[in-house]
Amino acid sequence: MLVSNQICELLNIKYPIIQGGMAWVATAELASAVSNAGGLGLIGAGHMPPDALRKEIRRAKELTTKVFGVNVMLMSPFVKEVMQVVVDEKVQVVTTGAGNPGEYIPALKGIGARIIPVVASVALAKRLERTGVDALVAEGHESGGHVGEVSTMALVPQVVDAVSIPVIAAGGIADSRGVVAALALGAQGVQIGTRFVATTECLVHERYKQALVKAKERSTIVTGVSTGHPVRVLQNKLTKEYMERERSGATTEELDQMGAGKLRLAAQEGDVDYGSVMVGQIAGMIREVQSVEAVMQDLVSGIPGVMEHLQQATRFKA
Ligand code: TUI
Repeated sequence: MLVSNQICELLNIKYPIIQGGMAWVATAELASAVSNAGGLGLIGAGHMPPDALRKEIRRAKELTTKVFGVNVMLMSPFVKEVMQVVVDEKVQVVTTGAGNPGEYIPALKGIGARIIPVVASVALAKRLERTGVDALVAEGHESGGHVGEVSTMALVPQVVDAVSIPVIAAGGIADSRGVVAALALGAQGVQIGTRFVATTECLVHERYKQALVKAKERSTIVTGVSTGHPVRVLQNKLTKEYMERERSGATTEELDQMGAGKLRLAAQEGDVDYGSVMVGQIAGMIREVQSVEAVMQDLVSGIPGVMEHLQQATRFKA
């Protein structure tokens, strides 16, 4: 029997490639470009006030006729109003991050939205499957921004084994090898953030993109482990000061205060020294800024070559 990709079917998209819903980074321009290129674009609601999100959703509707979604950050002070905007605007796909979206599921189901929470553990994956969500993003420690503790390589197959809904792998994926590897682990799709930051359609400050292009595999660090808000960012003057303050016993409030507003500072103002430059560990692989279409074509066109490598590398000695 010929079966097709479950994520393409579920979301009505050509390729099972979802662009991460990055706060301050994933605007209507980026999301619509990814959807127009055959993937699923997401607007990152982050800490956006509800009216700003409504404008962004309406702009995406002007820029694409394809399906797109919104990522709702559950730690946002506006989360309730933001969910109401998503419902009012009948957004077709909603992903959630940094928490448990349980209480919003009935309202989202009511408008027929596909609900895809991001999880960083098997326990939450199992709990959310029972609430009727459509799929899950299993996001590993390699990712940029707010991260869990388990690596993508270890998390994805364990989540795949624990649930029967489709799983999308995230964290450390930026080329065709990563895409095929994720599918080999049992995922039905991938979510890619960092590589989509290095695109012409991404409206972050040019210095943010250049810092990403210059980064190596060890350029990032996870701050905020002690405060319960672990966030992966590029190492810079801000992280150096933060780590010093953390070591010398600063309180959680003082440390959280230090991080407040710093993603906006980096993304909009381009302050890559004192701002939070959120990128994943795969940043070291990204060497240039390209169009979204070029990135998508590179991700997809490289797949046959990776499959050939797998064929050859799995023919063992007789
Ligand atoms: O959410 C993300 N990544 C993010 S959100 C973000 S916005 C921000 N801005 C400034 C400071 C801090 C954050 C930047 N990056 N990824 C999805 C994700 N969700 N990763 C991990 C989780 C997660 C963690 C714990 C999901 C659920 C969870 O458990 C909650 C529970 O109730 O069990």
